[in-house]
Amino acid sequence: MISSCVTISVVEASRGGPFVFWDDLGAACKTAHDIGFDAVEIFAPSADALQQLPLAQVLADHKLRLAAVGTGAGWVLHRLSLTSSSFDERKAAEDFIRRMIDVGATHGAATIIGSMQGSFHSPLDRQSGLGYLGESLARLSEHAASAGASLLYEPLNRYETNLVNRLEDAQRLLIDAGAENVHLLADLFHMNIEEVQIAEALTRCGSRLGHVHLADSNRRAAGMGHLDFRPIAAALAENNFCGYLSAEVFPLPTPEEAARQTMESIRTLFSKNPSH
Ligand code: LER
Ligand code: MN
Repeated sequence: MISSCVTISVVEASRGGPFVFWDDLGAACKTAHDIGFDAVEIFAPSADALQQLPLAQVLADHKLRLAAVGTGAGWVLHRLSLTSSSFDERKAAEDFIRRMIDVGATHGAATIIGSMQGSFHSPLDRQSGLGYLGESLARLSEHAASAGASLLYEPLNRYETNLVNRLEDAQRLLIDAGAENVHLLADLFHMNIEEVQIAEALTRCGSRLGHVHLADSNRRAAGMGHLDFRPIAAALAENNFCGYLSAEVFPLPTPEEAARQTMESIRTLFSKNPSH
């Protein structure tokens, strides 16, 4: 059974980014619960910052799970990337993610690697960039497995990375690297730019698909753009997808309306009722 999820950012420097709720964790979780979400996904500045949030209490108060934690702040705030040409920077990037896996695992959450995959730039070529990325994903995969957590790898569109833009290439990278405990994160916004056929690309992921960032063509809540969600819902149903549909969208026209529209689309298009 699919679960519903909504994003919360507590990273001031990401203001304007595609996150539904901002700043006030308690208020965000209360609204998420009232609308009927099963879980939240949190974008935090670092593992230490995540650890300092009163997460366990707030999640319990509002009967929510922590589906996943994002690591994008490692790039946004610290410019850390797994494909930097500097060994020290690649190591710092891996350490940042390792710590996030550990803290996320204490709440049963998966960790997302998206922006921290970076891009290749001279003097690196594409093959070396992909090589560094694959090696890191394999090491982080083992770390996550030993922490009892799962790891999600997210291909991004061409304006955010020049490494991996499509799910099929991401799947090939994970297989070649032997990163067995890493699942794919399918962000429909990126897919709408890069994939030939969104539903087919989802079908080809099979059981490797772990998480979906649910967004419409314009990165607003599902139903506020022009994506046809029917074949997407059919592909997920055929795959027996039982991960999270997580709203990673702009808070437009307001956070609450974006969250309500998402829940309405999850109910009508993905046949999943609110949690209460
Ligand atoms: C960035 O565009 C994105 O989709 C995030 O989920 C990556 O961390
Ligand atoms: Mn995303």
